[in-house]
Amino acid sequence: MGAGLLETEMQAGGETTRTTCPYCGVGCGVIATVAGDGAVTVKGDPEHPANFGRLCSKGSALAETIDLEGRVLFPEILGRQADWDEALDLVAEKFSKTIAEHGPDSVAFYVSGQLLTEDYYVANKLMKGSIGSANIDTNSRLCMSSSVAGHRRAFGSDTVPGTYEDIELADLVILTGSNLAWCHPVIYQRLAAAKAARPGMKIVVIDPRRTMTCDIADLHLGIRPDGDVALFMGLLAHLAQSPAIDQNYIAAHTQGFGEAFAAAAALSFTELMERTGLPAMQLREFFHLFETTEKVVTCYSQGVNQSASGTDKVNAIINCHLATGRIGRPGTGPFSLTGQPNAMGGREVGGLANMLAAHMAIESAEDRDRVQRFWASPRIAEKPGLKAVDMFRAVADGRIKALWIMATNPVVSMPDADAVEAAIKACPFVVVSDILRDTDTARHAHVLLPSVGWGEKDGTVTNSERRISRQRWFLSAPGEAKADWWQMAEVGQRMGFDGFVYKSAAEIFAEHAALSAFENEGSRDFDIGAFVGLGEEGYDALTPFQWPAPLEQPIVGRDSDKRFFADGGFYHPDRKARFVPVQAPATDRTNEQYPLTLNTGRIRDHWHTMTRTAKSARLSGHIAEPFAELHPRDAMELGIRGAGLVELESPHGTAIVRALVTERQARGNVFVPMHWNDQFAAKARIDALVAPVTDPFSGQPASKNVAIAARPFAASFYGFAVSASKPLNLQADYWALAKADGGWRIELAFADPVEDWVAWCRAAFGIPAEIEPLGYADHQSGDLRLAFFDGGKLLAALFLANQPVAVARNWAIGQLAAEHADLRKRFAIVAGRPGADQPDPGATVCSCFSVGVNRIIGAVRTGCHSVEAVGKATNAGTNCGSCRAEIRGIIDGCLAAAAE
Ligand SMILES: Nc1nc2c(c(=O)[nH]1)N[C@H]1C(S)=C(S)[C@@H](COP(=O)(O)OP(=O)(O)OC[C@H]3O[C@@H](n4cnc5c(=O)[nH]c(N)nc54)[C@H](O)[C@@H]3O)O[C@H]1N2
Ligand SMILES: Nc1nc2c(c(=O)[nH]1)N[C@H]1C(S)=C(S)[C@@H](COP(=O)(O)OP(=O)(O)OC[C@H]3O[C@@H](n4cnc5c(=O)[nH]c(N)nc54)[C@H](O)[C@@H]3O)O[C@H]1N2
Ligand code: SF4
Ligand SMILES: [Mo]
Repeated sequence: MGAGLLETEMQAGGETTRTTCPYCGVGCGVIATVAGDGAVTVKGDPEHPANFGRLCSKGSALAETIDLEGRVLFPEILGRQADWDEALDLVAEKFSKTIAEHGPDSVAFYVSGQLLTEDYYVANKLMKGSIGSANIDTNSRLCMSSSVAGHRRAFGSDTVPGTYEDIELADLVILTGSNLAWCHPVIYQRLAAAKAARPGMKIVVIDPRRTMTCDIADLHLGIRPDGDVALFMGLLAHLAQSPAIDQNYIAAHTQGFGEAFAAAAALSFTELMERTGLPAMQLREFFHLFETTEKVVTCYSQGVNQSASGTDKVNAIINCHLATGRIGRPGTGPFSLTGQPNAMGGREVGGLANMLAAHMAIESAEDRDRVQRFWASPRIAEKPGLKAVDMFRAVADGRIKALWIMATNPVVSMPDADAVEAAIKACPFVVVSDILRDTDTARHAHVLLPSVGWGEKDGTVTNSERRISRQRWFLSAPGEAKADWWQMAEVGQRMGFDGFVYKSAAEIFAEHAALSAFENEGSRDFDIGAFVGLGEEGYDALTPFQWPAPLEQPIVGRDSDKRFFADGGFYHPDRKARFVPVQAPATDRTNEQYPLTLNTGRIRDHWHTMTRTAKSARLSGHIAEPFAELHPRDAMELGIRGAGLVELESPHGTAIVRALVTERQARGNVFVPMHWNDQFAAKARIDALVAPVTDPFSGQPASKNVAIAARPFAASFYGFAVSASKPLNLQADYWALAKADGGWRIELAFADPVEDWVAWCRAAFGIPAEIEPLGYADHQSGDLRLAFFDGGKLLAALFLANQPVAVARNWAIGQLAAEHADLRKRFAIVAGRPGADQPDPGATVCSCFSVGVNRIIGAVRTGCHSVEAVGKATNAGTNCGSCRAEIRGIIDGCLAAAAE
């Protein structure tokens, strides 16, 4: 980073701090500025090597998500305010007592890839070292554990061999099970820029859905759910008989090629077509591209990991790279894109139940002894602990009696979520550390501990390319909130354990670095020994760096060669990699009662369980309600109309969401976002439907392939409402709530008509009795509108119809902020129609500049036929660029319509 630039410094606009985005694993550098009046602004850090100044829509909106609304500000015991001493004493006492009575395995921690490395390190040390159980697992089990298992099988270590630069240097980039445009948007932007500069570069997207990422793809393989193992087996069999095979690399650095090839060759081409659902021509085109392109990077994410065959998918991919020696050289390699900001840091500290600290193995007596000696701990976990799904089963059946949940929301994000909720409710002692008071999980806590959040906390995170960056605080802790590591260390001390006196995150980092180097001498990939002597000041000034960074390596030029395995040097005892013979699972649907395949995942502008992104009106405006993406033929056969509601059912639970009928979806498949929860919708916690089926090697749940049934939800009334205040009591069979400028927007549906709609509004929107409604009813159509004004200010408006309500959403929302002095304007609202002077901007496309679809269409009609031209006319797409693919889609749609 630039010489002489302080990491926090006063500038004309206020105090600026360099930190890291708390969302995805891209790990973008952010510069946060706090102005004299306390207002916070964020922008991309031009010097950070992950993003070079870029940010996506979520990163750009960070300042809108750090207000104190909903924060938990002091410790609570059974809902009453407590002080830290009382709360921590209680936690320590309950955990100690449970361990004394039932043994160390009767307690558990369920933590998160959103903890900082320092938090994670202390949690892991407390559980595996001092308590002596390995019952610490993390939401990374639901996220990256198949990659970890695949890496360890192939490489003997959990190593991501490449760097982001490789994605730009490659001539062929394969994205499988990754919606890069929405989930790793800054890597997507880097890739799109590289392709624009070098149009010869080819991009292949492998995904059952035609996602926004396909916008830059030369080839989209609409694979059958879980067809990936078969596809990469087919590729291996093809490569083995082509000039692309690298016999020298195979002989010098690997083992097991013969078995892997034999397994792959046993799959006939007919079986291959059937399991992947892909036509022969597409398969051949893909194989040919891979065969003839030396520089290939295969990026993968949850479409690979979250599967009953997830670990085999990872190894099927790695097999192809090993067979061609395309690994560890610039522009080559398999590349696991990590999801959370510190998924990698969690793996480094050994936060998974089957790992030990600093990439050591819990199965190895030597490693256990080494870690125990380093920690000087009274004991060390002797065997792997329970993985997430099994851990919550053990909570349910009473084997685990005390549970500490930190920085994750399992009632929303775990499979079989209703059962998980029931287990948590029944657990004798539950501690939750969170930043918010009312999450679906926090409300079941016996002890709720207030944590500092992004902007307040201090530590390090590691991104997908092994780059460690600082998260720095620039806001003071609200109320009595404290760092997660501090909470764990305090409890450790109170339980009577040594080794938990830390005065800062810097001290913990130094200990973590020392353990990584302890008796290492090149035997383990993870070594950051160069940073052991960093000290407080060095830690404060730490600039982003990639590991490995062993002590003996010169500090200057550390980033010069940061790839693994070009010349072998794997971490199995013989330093050779392993080919893994894998089995292709059957992919045909056989369930008559539940004939559809539910696939779950992410949307562009929300993060996980929405506790932070739902605070931003801009982010909430992109997609404001939960939906199910259905193929038009399936929708037709099921009698489901576009924009109608659909009820989904599995043997585990049900949900009601909006139907989004689209050709981008494959037949037989239904995609529903994972984000919605009980705070923002009546019944859309989709994990309630997800079966707790896991990969046999990694224990990762198969969240993308769930057998379900779908049917139309019969509503007698549909509604849309806006409200200046947050609705408190929404009595409706379907509701979805989203923040909007000046208030809230609510989608509604009712199975049966409500007797008194005015009373319903008063209860839902808190309208005082003295305020009379302005109303309009069309008896013929059944349309009904109600609006409540306080003087010239709109308090709430409800639009009802016996079919999905057609009122222009963003226009209606705009009325919350408008002044309605004259009666005519008020009547315009119950008429549900924008006046000529107030055009409807349409659904938000660009959340940075709040540009709606209608403005973009308007620009196209006036001759803007490129994303750039639309950007010039409307600003849309000119900041973070996350919406550029959607803008291109709108332009194409308009031009196609005009040509008809
Ligand atoms: N906007 C946003 N970005 C995020 C997050 C977020 O919540 N919101 N979360 C972050 C986290 S923690 C993670 S883990 C990442 C996840 O990032 P991604 O893995 O890219 O996101 P997902 O939407 O979960 O799933 C990716 C794709 O896998 C496809 N898929 C489903 N089944 C299969 C299959 O059998 N084979 C193949 N090849 N593809 C399949 C889905 O259709 C989906 O488009 O995103 C990170 N970034
Ligand atoms: N069906 C389905 N389920 C899925 C997935 C899927 O694709 N489909 N994806 C899975 C994946 S990949 C992931 S990563 C998980 C994510 O699932 P979760 O981890 O459950 O989701 P988050 O909403 O990120 O939860 C983070 C929690 O920590 C709180 N928090 C934020 N900052 C801090 C902090 O600094 N300290 C503390 N103590 N708390 C904090 C937030 O308020 C929130 O309650 O979901 C998994 N579940
Ligand atoms: S891509 Fe977006 S969400 Fe991910 S780290 Fe960068 S700014 Fe944050
Ligand atoms: Mo994740």
